[in-house]
This record gives sequence, structure tokens and C-alpha cells, in this order.
Amino acid sequence: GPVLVPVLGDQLSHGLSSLADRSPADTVVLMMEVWDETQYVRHHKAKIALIFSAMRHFAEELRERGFTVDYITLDDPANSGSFTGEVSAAVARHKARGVQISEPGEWRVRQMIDAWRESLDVRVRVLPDTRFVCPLPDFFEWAAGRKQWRMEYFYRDMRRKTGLLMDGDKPVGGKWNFDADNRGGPDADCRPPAVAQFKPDAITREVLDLVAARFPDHFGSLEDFAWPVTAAQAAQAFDRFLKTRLPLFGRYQDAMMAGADTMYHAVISPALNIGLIDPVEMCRLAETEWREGRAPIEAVEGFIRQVIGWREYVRGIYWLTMPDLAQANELDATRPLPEFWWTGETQMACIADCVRTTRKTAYAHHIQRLMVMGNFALLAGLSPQDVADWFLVVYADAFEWVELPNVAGMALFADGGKLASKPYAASGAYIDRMSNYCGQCAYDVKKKVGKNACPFNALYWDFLARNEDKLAGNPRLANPYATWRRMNADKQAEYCDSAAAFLQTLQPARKGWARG
Ligand code: DLZ
Ligand code: SF4
Repeated sequence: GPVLVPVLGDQLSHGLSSLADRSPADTVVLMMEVWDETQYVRHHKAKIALIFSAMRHFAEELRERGFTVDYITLDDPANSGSFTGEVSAAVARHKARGVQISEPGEWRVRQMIDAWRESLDVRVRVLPDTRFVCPLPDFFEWAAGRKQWRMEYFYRDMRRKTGLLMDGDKPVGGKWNFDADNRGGPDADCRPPAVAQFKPDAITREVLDLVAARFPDHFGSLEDFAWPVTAAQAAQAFDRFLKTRLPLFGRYQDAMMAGADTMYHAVISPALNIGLIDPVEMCRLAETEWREGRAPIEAVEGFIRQVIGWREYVRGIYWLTMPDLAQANELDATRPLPEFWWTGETQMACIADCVRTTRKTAYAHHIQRLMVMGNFALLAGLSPQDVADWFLVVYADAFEWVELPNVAGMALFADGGKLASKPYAASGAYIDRMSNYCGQCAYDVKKKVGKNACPFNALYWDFLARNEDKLAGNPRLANPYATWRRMNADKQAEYCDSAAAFLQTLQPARKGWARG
């Protein structure tokens, strides 16, 4: 019989390693919409719709290329509901002589695939995912050779490896990193152009109906669904970014404006993380914009660093530190997620805006996720597992390999500083500098304590006080701890009391939004 090649919902790339050496005549591609993948967390409706629609479009493209595709829809009466059930049924149905699959993005799925070696009678071949610049064994070797892991050094290796922004063996412009020129707050020049929107075609409309019918109580809305669902659309969306937003991408990378849901970001991560566009190709196109004088180096370098630096780095850390990373809780944070993380019903204008855009589009940009949601979770001591579940549910681009290191490592310091050198903790003043939220907020960002003071202010000091044992030795927190110790005891107590009073008001979520 033929070789069975299961292609998962985030493996929608024609250059996928499992397909690259297969001749269509001797191959059956298996694609499966399965209940279990929709429920391991109860994903945002638009995330499920994106994946199903992109899968159905990709199956059509494979057929056009001559492949036989066995496509199992969610409502197929014989659907067993799991990858394992469907692969084993398909092996029997096609009398397959072997199974070949590209390594999956998530640990959970890797465990399943490894178990197939026992449960299936045929040979199971797992190939590396060549859509990443850094193969996992190379990352493990890089990490093993170091006492401390830091993205910056890893990133330089990726620059050398890809040749991106290099002049021979030197970085262009004489510097690896131009971040000092980025990070402006919003100002009068900040008028972000619209991102490309894709009107649902017949395939997408059918998927939207399916998702609305089968997942009515999942988080999020389907009304504004406009994601690219094919490689051609992803290329078009990315081209729009290059032409209209890249030049100011760096300058406003850390800025937030109420109602400006995408700012100058590429908004390409949902397409990228399911395989519709290639990361290195994207970076080459961005580099061309700089070489031809259409975008400044700080914007282009910053973009390329996110893609071949940070994205590859977090993936390496994920595979290096799983399964422990999923349980990590260095700061012993146990508070359940407040209800308003799901409803957006809070007087905090910054959080309300972030939750609003998240429900509407299954997207929020980098700094909303980090400075508002992640920072709040860190300061309030929310449970890292609850926070990780939330991020995995609500964002269309969230797969555990990228979501968990960002949440547990970058935002919450739950890994004790393996990924990042200090907790990303910020008070209201910093949110105020980088956004226009505070002017429209019921709370007063200038007030430090008391009922209508910005909650981030007291929470910030309370967080440092609560975690003094674990964090005071961190050289990068020397300044805040010195300030804390200079305060008199009354003032310290006022901060802690004010924080406690606020934390008292948090209502835990009333229903199991993330897990049934
Ligand atoms: C996230 C997701 C969802 C909701 N549904 C499916 C599905 O029905 N079929 C599928 O192949 N993939 C789905 N995915 C993506 C998978 O969960 C993803 O491939 C793994 O999590 C990565 O290891
Ligand atoms: Fe957020 Fe505080 Fe500003 Fe309100 S005042 S928007 S809570 S940072």
C-alpha cells in the first residue's frame, strides 16, 4: 500500500518535510478535523475557523498538485475525534505500508505520535520540521554550551546562518540590534493604516457555519472573520504590511492606542504559525525594503529579530524545558483568572480594550499582550497555568510551543529566569507613557493608592514586596528594590493594603471557559 502522510492543522506548507520526498502516486495525505484538538483547550471560535478553513483550502491545493487527500471533516459520522483514532483507521482503510509525519508543534501531540510506534503495525517516521531556521538538535547544543541562555546571542547566530542583514561576517550598519531607536509612544504621526482583510469565500462561510453551530459557547466572535486562509492571501497580507506599515513598525512597536487594534504590526502570525507563509522568505522581503531605501534599518532589523531571533529562541526553549515548563511556578502564583479576562467588563480601560479586540478578532498585538495582560497577571499573581490556558484559547496564532514560553517565561517569570533576565513588571506610569488608555480610564494613573488609584501602581510595589525573597538578588531589580527600601513603613503598608483591597474585588471566572 501507499505511505500515509498525516498533515496537521499547523502544517499547511507545500514545502513540508513529510511531503517533500513523496511522489503523489504512492502517497495518501490524511487531514483530520477532530474534536479533541478543538477541546484540549476550548479555542476562540475564530481560531478554530481559521484552522479548519485553511486546512480545507490546503487540501484543495494538494489535490491540484496531484495528491490523494483523505480529508475527515468534523461532522463525518465515523470521525473518532482524535488524531490517533483517525490515523489508525486510515492505515487500515488504505492498507498503508507506513506513516510519515513532520514533527508536531506541541509536546502533547509528540507524545501521541510516539505512542503510534507501539499501537500501529506499520513503521512511523517522524521528520524534523524544516520550516524553522534552527533545527532542535542545534538549539540543544547551543543551550548546553552556556550557563545562561539569552536571545541576543542566539539571534546573532541565526543572522550569520541565514545571511540576513549581513555584510560578509559583519552585521549591516555595524550593529546587531537597533532597538534603542524603537519604542516611541503614540503621537500625532501615529495613524496606522488598515491591515488586509479577506472576505470569506464559500469554503470559509461553510466553516463559519460549522463553528457557530458546534462551538456556540466557546470564547469570541466570528462576525469580523477576515484572516488570510491561503498562502496567496498570506503573501498579499504581508505585502500590504511591507508597503504600508513596516517603515514605522519599529517606532511604534511598543505603543498602544485605544481602538487601533493592529497598530503598525505585521499581523501575520496566525498565517505564519499554521504554515501559510515562510519565515525566512518574509525576512528576505523585509530586508529588500531596507536595501532599496523604503524602510529604515531599525524597523527592518526589529522585525527580523522577532522572526529569526525571538520566535526560534522560544521554540528551542519550549522543547528544551517541556514538560516541566507547563508546571513551572517560580513565584508560587495561584490566583485564579478574574472573570473580566473573559468578559472585558472592568473599569480598567487598558484591559477592557485588550479583551475587546481579542474577543472580536482572536488577536491583540505584542505589547497589549505583554504590557497589559501579561503584566497584570504577573503583578496580581495569577496562576501561570490559568494564564497560559487563556493565551492558548484566545489568540489565533497561539500554539503551545510559542505561547507557553512567552507566557510562563517572558511574562510571568514562572521559569525562574531561564528565558528572560528579569520579570517584566511595570506600573501605571509606563502604560501611560506607551498608550493613550489612561486618559479615558475611570482610574487615575497619577494616584498611587486608594480606591480610584490605577491598580497597577499599588500592585507593582506589592508584587516586589511579596516576592522579595526570590527577586531582591536580581541585579536588574536593584533600583526598584532600593526605592522600596527607602520608603517608610507607613507608605509601604499603604501600597500593600491598597493592593490587597483591589485583589479582594477580583471575581474568579464563573465558568470553565478554557477547559470543559
Ligand atoms: C488547534 C487545532 C484545532 C482547533 N483543530 C485541529 C484539527 O481539527 N485538526 C488538526 O489537524 N489540527 C487542529 N489544530 C491544530 C493542532 O492542534 C496542532 O497541529 C497541534 O496542536 C500542534 O502540535
Ligand atoms: Fe490601565 Fe491604570 Fe491607565 Fe487605567 S489608569 S488605563 S488601569 S494603566
